[in-house]
Amino acid sequence: MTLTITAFESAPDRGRGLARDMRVRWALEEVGQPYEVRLLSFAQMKEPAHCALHPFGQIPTYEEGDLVLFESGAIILHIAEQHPGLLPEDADARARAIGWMFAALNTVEPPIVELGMCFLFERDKPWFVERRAGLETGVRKRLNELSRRLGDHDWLDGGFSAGDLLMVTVLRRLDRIGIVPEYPNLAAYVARGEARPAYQRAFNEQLAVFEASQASN
Ligand code: GTB
Repeated sequence: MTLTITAFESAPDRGRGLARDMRVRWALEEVGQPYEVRLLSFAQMKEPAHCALHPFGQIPTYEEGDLVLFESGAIILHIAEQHPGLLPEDADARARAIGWMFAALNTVEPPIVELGMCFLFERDKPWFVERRAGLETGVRKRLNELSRRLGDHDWLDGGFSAGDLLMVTVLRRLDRIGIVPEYPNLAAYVARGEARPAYQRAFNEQLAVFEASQASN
């Protein structure tokens, strides 16, 4: 069955793999599931045809026969439940891995996104320096806690799981801001994720989309 996801036609991150289709591509590559990508402009994302798939007019979406999903976490959980490779067989270990998926999305990603938004939209505001400092403190608090829990392990709980996949993509959102290098075990953790062949394939696919969009301009 053909499986289709959506992604930016022209990624605002210029192919750095920071948009949320990257995590879905990576999950699909990890489990060896072929997929097609429908590229959308910002205008197309807000049109009724796409809003019928995604109530908030965003990417990524996932279509598999009659099933339509939005929310990258739900999409990755679905992929992980359909295919071996992203969640452990053991029920307790599986529940813990799903817990890490939620932790990445609900506990670690929000302060990182808030800091990113501050850089993007508040750089010229009189409060920028103070607000940035406050937001960085919040991000350091989370990374400190995460670093302490990861310790010298390769992955968060045993073998690589969908929890690690999400956590690595979340930490990568700091790539131009920094902070992660202050925690050598987290920097090594992100590098381990990026070194996975499935990650490399996913990254190159999304980069090729950006390069094609540049070539056609
Ligand atoms: N919670 C949803 C999920 O996890 O799927 C969030 C989806 C989401 O935010 N999608 C973004 C989107 O469609 C793209 S990924 N935005 C358009 C809109 O809302 O109109 C967010 C993103 C965008 C750009 C960068 N970047 O340039 O670095 C990074 C991340």
